[in-house]
Amino acid sequence: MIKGITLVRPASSPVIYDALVSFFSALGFEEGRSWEDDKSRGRPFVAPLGNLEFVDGMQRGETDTFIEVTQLDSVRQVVERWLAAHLNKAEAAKRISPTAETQWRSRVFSVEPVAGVSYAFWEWMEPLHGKPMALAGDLSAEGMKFAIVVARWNAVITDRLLEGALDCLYRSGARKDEVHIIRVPGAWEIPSAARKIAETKLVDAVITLGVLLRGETAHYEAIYNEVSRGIGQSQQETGIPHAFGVLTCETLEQALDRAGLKSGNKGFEAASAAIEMVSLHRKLGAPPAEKVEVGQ
Ligand code: DLZ
Repeated sequence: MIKGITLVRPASSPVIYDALVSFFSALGFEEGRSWEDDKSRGRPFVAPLGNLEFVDGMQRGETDTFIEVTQLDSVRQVVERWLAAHLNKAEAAKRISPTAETQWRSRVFSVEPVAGVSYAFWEWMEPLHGKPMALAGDLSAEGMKFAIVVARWNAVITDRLLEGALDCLYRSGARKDEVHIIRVPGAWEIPSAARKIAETKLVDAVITLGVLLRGETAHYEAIYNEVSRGIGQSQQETGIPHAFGVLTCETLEQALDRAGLKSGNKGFEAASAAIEMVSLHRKLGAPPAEKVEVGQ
């Protein structure tokens, strides 16, 4: 059974290796397992889909690496920022081509992060190839402001949820100074803090993180109902998306599993939902958060 294809790209020097690793890391590729031995080292970058394609009729010198993306303009911004940080202005401008339409109903631009090594980034102009288009939020957090309201109760778990949420936000392009963490004693206090911050309209979304353990919480159902109702109500009445990352578990072990040990990290998932909802609100025409900094 064929499982995958690895296209090995030898770097012609350690400096070029480091530049390419930095470039692909900046683009948000999932990093595979790096390796190193006495003579060489490698850093895989993994994409959800890949194929080996033979083409007849390509021009010599054309790039042989085509990276399909879903938000070409956002990718271009990331690429331009990376070039600006690593090259002078004139050189950076020379290394990136204009975005152009192709005859195969796509848009493409190419870039040389290091001289002579070029990559093409492209997206379908009709991603669904004629099927009805659904409106959906994107997963880029650039230019978005977030508040994370996190309960200290069961901190061993909520700290992991917080780590997961931050990991998602930063990897999706959020700036550290635009993510504000608000700690509250327990899940009970989450709705009130979430509402207070949402009412200021200084953030684009609120991410709520907590853990309620059935076995150890008297009146568990009542508390849970009130917490979820309060978060939902705050979302509806303020118009600011609230991601629900309050775990309800039977045991501590189950909660640990959901906080990154076995079945994903619900903090990461909540942050991802928040990003998507902010993007969707923007597409639907909701007013952006005011451009005022939230106090630390
Ligand atoms: C009191 C309490 C209990 C028993 N269990 C939990 C829990 O499992 N998870 C949680 O986040 N908080 C718990 N709390 C604390 C309440 O949420 C609240 O902070 C206190 O009752 C003070 O208002």
